[in-house]
This record gives sequence, C-alpha cells and structure tokens, in this order.
Amino acid sequence: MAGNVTFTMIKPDAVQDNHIGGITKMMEEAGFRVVAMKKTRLTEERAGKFYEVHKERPFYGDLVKYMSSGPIVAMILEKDNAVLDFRTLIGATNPAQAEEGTIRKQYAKSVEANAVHGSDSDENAQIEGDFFFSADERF
Ligand code: DAT
Ligand code: MG
Repeated sequence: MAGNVTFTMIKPDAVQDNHIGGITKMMEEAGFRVVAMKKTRLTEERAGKFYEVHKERPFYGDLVKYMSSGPIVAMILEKDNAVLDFRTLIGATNPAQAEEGTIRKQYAKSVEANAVHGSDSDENAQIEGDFFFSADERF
C-alpha cells in the first residue's frame, strides 16, 4: 500500500530568491498538508550523509557543496499516494525536461539548483523525515 507522507526540501537557491511561499503554495494547492516544517542549514558533513546514495556519482561533491551553501526549508508532507504524487508535482530532475505546471518548471535554475527535493520511495520518505524531525515536531 502506498504511504501517505513524503519528505521535501526547498533548496538553497529557491530560499535565497524568496520562493518559500510560492513553492509551499503550489504544494498546498496540490493537496499536500504540512506535517512538519523548519528552516535550517546543512553542514557539508550532513549534506554528504543525506545524499550518501549518490557518493559514487560525478556530481556528488558539487551537490554537497551546493546543498550546504545556504539555508534550506525541510518539510514532511501528507497526502494519499504522497511519494508518487509529489514526484509528479515537482517534475523532472533536469528543469529543461520538467513539464508545465511543475515546481521545477517554474522555479528550478539548473539540474543542480533544481529548487526542491522529493523522496523517491516510502522507505526513503521515512528515513529522510527522521533525518530532520523528531516525533514532537510533527502535527
Ligand atoms: P531527484 O532530486 O530528482 O531525485 P536524483 O536523486 O537523481 O534527482 O539526484 C539528486 C540531486 O543531485 C538532484 O536533485 C540534483 C543533483 N543531480 C542529479 N543529477 C545531476 C547531474 N547530472 N548533474 C548535476 N547534478 C545532478
Ligand atoms: Mg532523488
């Protein structure tokens, strides 16, 4: 059965450019409810840990530097079929391939600075939410 939560981050460029509200509005209008939300900044070490699955990829070093370059907004979101529906809402990793109406089409600047993260499975949604939030920060 598909889970009902996913995890997202609004990435450093989008936070820097004052798009927290615009991006969160798109999430809420698509039916997602904010369960937990915080503005924080990843150290390089924590960004490296979050993206550890990509550590053999050529872009890993740049990704870690970028994700720790400024504050991010971390969120747990709730909706039926949350993981898959959220991946549809954010669009393709490369904004050049993202469809109209997606968050990345509207806000992403490049493959790296692509505005938002979205979990790719129910299991990772749990792991990633636990990376940022304790039980008493979820409502
Ligand atoms: P997604 O964020 O769509 O799940 P992913 O998990 O494949 O994409 O990669 C994680 C992040 O790494 C992605 O949001 C941006 C960066 N990235 C992926 N592919 C890249 C590439 N070819 N060049 C530079 N950065 C890349
Ligand atoms: Mg991914």
